[in-house]
Amino acid sequence: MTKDQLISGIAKGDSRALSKAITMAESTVQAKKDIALEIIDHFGPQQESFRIGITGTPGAGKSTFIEAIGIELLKDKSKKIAVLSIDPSSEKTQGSILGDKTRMNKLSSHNRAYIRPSSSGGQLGGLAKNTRLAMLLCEAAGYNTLLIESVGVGQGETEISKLTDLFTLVLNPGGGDELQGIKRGIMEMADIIVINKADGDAEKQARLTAKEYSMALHLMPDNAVTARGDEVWIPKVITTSSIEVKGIDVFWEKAFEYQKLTLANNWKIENRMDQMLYWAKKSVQDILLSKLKNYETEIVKGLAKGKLPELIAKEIVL
Ligand SMILES: Nc1nc2c(ncn2[C@@H]2O[C@H](COP(=O)(O)OP(=O)(O)O)[C@@H](O)[C@H]2O)c(=O)[nH]1
Ligand SMILES: [Mg+2]
Repeated sequence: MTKDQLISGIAKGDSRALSKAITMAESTVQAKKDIALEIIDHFGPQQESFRIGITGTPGAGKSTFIEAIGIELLKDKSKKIAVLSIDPSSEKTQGSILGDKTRMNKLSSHNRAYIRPSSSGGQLGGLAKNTRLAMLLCEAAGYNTLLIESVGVGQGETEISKLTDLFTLVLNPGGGDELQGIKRGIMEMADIIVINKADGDAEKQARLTAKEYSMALHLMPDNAVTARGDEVWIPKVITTSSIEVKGIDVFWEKAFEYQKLTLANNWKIENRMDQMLYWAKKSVQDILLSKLKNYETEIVKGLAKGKLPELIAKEIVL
C-alpha cells in the first residue's frame, strides 16, 4: 500500500490499513518509520480521545479487566476502543499475546474494537515510543477510547504515564507482597487503583486490601493527590471482578468523573502538552545519540592524542 492508500484507508477506519501503518511505525527501518510519521502528521493532533493506561504485575488480570470494561463501554454506540498492549515478555514466548487474545475474546471480535500487541522492535526503550505512534494512528482511524495495557514493573513504566490521560493500577487481594513488587512510584502515579479478582473466597479480602491501599495513599505525600489550583483528585481505590463483571460500572463512573474534572480545569490539555514536551526532548536526544556514531573515530583519535574527554566533546558539539 502506498502512503496515500494508507491515509485514505485509515480515514475510513479500515483496520487493515491501520495495522499496516502501525507496523511501519514500529519498524527499525527509518524510511518506513518516516512514512508512518507523515501519515500521523497528515491527520494532525487528536484532542478528543480518552487515553487510559492499565498497569499491573503479570497475572493481575489486566487483560480480563480490559475485556470487561471494554464490553461495558461499547454499549455506548459512539465509542470505539483500541487496545494496545506493551508486554516485553510476550515478545519472547508469544504465549501471552495469544493468552491476551483469548482473554479479550468478545472484544477482539467486536466491530468497534481493535486489539494490537505492541512490538518492541528488539529494544526495550522503544516500546512506549512505538506504542505512542500506534496510539496516534488508532486515533486517526477514529478510535476515541484508548486502552494501553502494560506490565508496570521494570523499565520504562514511567513512560507509560507519558502516554495516557488516566493511569490505572490493577492489583490483587491480599497485596502486601505485591505492594513491594510494585514500585512506590507507580502507586503515586495511579489515578485509580483497582483491586481485581474480588470474587468467591477472595471478595472479603479484596475489600480489606482496598481499605489498606486507600490508607496507604493517604499516608503518601502530596503527589498521591493531583492538585492544581483549587481542584483535587484523590486517587480512588475500587474492587472489581473482571470475570463476574462486578464493579466494572464503578470503574467507568470514576474514570468519567476524572475525565470531567480534567476537562473542566484544562488539566487534560496541560498534561498532554507536558507529555509532548517529554517526547520532543526524547526525540532530540535520540537523534543526537544516533549522530554520535559518526564521531566515534574522531573521539578515539582525540583520546589517543591525550586530549581531555570534556574538551573533545566540546569540540564536537559546539
Ligand atoms: N477469579 C478471578 N480471576 C481472574 C479475574 N481476572 C482475571 N482472572 C484470572 O487471572 C489470570 C490472569 O489474567 P490476565 O487477564 O491474563 O492477567 P494479566 O497478565 O494481568 O493480563 C487468568 O487466569 C484470569 O482468568 C477475576 O476478576 N477473578
Ligand atoms: Mg495481559
